[in-house]
Amino acid sequence: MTDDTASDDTGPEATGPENTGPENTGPENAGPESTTPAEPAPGAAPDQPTRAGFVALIGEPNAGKSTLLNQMVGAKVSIVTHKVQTTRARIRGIAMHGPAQIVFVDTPGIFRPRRRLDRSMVAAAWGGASDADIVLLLIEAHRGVTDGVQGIMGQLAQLPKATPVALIINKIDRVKAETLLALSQQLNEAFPFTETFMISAERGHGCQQLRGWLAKTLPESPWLYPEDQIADLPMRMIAAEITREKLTLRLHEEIPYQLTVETEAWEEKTDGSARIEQVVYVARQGHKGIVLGKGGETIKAVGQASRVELEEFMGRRVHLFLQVRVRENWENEAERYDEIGLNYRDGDDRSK
Ligand SMILES: Nc1nc2c(ncn2[C@@H]2O[C@H](COP(=O)(O)OP(=O)(O)OP(=O)(O)O)[C@@H](O)[C@H]2O)c(=O)[nH]1
Ligand SMILES: [Mg+2]
Repeated sequence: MTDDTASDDTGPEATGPENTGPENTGPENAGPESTTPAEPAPGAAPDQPTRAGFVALIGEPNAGKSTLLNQMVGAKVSIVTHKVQTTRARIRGIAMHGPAQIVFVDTPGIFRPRRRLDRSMVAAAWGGASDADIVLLLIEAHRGVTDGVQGIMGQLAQLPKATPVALIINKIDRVKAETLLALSQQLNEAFPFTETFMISAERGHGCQQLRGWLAKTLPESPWLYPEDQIADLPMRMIAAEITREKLTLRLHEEIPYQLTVETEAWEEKTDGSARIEQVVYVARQGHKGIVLGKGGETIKAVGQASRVELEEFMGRRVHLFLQVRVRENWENEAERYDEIGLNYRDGDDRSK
């Protein structure tokens, strides 16, 4: 082990199924959550046609899109932090509601991009919206109609007219009820939303109504995924995202925005555990010292928190090894974008 490698290998014994592989989160090899069948819709008749489709969650950074996706899926599929620009790529989470399979597409927040990575992220968000059967625009109740929200509504007007766009006023737990009606009215005057929902993604308020509406509004279609699949993201990417969440929560200022995490190796051990090696790429030598922390304290704590969550997700023991590498130009390397699930070319600066 070199001085920039940290391992945290003191987890409990394996507790769950031994079938979680690095490839994907499909039924053969997903974590324990995915084996629980989704709740049946109340009163769903067996002869109802199946419905399925994509529901894109869009909005400004921090609106609560990933929180809503996790709430709907009933498991943490997409990482969440209190900081903006947490989600970097499109992440699909799958929820069943009676005969309907709702595929939620979490997207990066939409903001004014400055760098290549930002441009790729914003392009991924709009790509999610234009491919969707239904678009949900999330607004933060306490922030109201910001310039950013207005800009997004302007762009939404260019979607194919037939795509239903619902307004989701989130974080209603943070405001008084009176302000909500006025906000909803103001937004509905600015854009022809198909429906409006007032929710708390975190607490689950209003989410059942939203789910019911989505289930009946999606087109008739065979299901797109096996019934018990909860996510469509390779396990090694989920594992990298979990570590990036722990780094983002611990590090300050620009550092979380200038690092990326990749799962480099994944080995299935005969005792049912997994040995996972990940690399944290940082953009500056100075950042490396900060990510490691005094005596490796920070990276050790990050590794421990990540390992605990991975074990919970996968239901078995994980040995996690983290290494920090300086890669000044990672933001201009196409391979790094592939690993995140972004299109490198989407980041081309077309204003030049
Ligand atoms: N009070 C309150 N906080 C919420 C609610 N929903 C989400 N949050 C918080 O809002 C913050 C941002 O949530 P995320 O789900 O990461 O937001 P996001 O829209 O995915 O953000 P980006 O990925 O950066 O675009 C987190 O601290 C959440 O806990 C809610 O209903 N009420
Ligand atoms: Mg997010």
